[in-house]
Parts: sequence; structure tokens; C-alpha cells
Amino acid sequence: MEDDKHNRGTVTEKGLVLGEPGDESTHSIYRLVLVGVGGVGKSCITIQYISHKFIKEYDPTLEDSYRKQITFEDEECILDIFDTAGQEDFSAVRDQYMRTGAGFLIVYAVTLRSSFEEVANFRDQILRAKDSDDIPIVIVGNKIDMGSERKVSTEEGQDLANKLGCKFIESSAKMNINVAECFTTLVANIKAFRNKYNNAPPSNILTRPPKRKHCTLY
Ligand SMILES: Nc1nc2c(ncn2[C@@H]2O[C@H](COP(=O)(O)OP(=O)(O)O)[C@@H](O)[C@H]2O)c(=O)[nH]1
Ligand SMILES: [Mg+2]
Repeated sequence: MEDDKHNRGTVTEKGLVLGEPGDESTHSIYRLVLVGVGGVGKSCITIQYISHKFIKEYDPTLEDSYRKQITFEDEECILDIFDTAGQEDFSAVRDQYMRTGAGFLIVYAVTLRSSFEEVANFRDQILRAKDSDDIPIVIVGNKIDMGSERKVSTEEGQDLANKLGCKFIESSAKMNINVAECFTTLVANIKAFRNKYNNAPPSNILTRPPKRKHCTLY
């Protein structure tokens, strides 16, 4: 069946096809991207999840990708996680991840109201990059350990997530609260999304049929 063959593998940006019959890897790959205002804890969340450490000072300009293998709902998954930084400057790698990311964590700090106010803008940016209005996104309110300095309530976070049609989690990278849940919630969201679209590859580039060019000759 043509569709079945097409949908069995996941073509990565490097041209690697995972999960094709005969391929050594039967792992599903999930390309996840963290976005959000600088200083909200994207790198700390990523490093806490990957290395189980809280890094107090992490280079705010460092933008990098990480891989982690997990078993989720009896499925072996490879998470390819991209931690963005420095939204102002153009980065070819970031641009590529934005376009090919299967799911996104939009992170704000519950202690920084302006970072919460940017959440909807980041969502718009993602939808534009993906050229779609249905993308798995989890909104993450980080730094809940700083209780006395909280500026955004849980209800406000949840209301915004409801309004934008996203999942919502509050976390602390410092205390390792809900860090793994951010990623597993996003993976669950992507799995549901892939099922909904009949396991089609996540990238719009791969799912959209080529545009037909109409040409009339007289
Ligand atoms: N108290 C607290 N501080 C955090 C937490 N996450 C990050 N930070 C601090 O916030 C600052 C910025 O974190 P970083 O991960 O570099 O932010 P990024 O720019 O979004 O990658 C650093 O000083 C971290 O130590 C958290 O959950 N709780
Ligand atoms: Mg960072």
C-alpha cells in the first residue's frame, strides 16, 4: 500500500530514514524544541532532564541539541531536543529546528510577567514556521520554587493554555519538579497528533502534497 510505505519511516532533516523495514532502528524519533524569553530556564530544564543536574549559570547565548532515549508507553523513543537561545539573531540551525520540530515547549517564568506575555507571540512564530495551526505545544510556567516572587498565577497560565489550545505544566528546573513531565506530556501530545493524522511525518514539508501549477496555453 503506497501510503503505508510512505508513512512507515520518519525522514529526518539529515536525510536519515528511521523505522523503515530493514533499518536497524525501530525507534520513533521526536524532535522537540524549547522556546521562550531569555532567562526563563530553558537550558536548566533541558540539562536537568538530560543530566539530572541544576546548572546555576548557563551561557545564555548557547544554543544546542541533545539526544535522550526513553521508553514511553512501551515504545522506545529517541528525543532530539533543541534548546534555543538569542531569538534576535538569525540562526540557520534554529530555523531548521523550528520548521522540522514535531513539538514545542514554550517556557515562561512564573516570576517574570513579561515572559508570560510573550507566550502567544512564540506560539504565532511556531505556527508561521510550521505553516500550520495545529501543532503539539506545551506551555511551561517555570521557577515555581520561587513562590514569594510569583507574578503569574497557575490559573492565568492554565487559562492562556486553554485559550491557545495547548497543554499546560508548571515546573521547577531547580527542584526538579515536573521537568520530565514537560517532555513526556509533549511526546504524548505528538503521539496523539500523529495518530490523528494517520502517522504522517510531522513536518508540513513532508505531509503536504506539492502545489499544482495551473498553466493554460492558448
Ligand atoms: N529558582 C530557580 N531558578 C531557575 C530555574 N530555572 C532556571 N533558573 C535560573 O534562571 C537563570 C536562567 O536560566 P537558563 O536556563 O539559563 O535560562 P534560558 O535563557 O531560558 O536558557 C539561571 O540563573 C538559572 O539558575 C528554576 O526552576 N528555579
Ligand atoms: Mg539558555
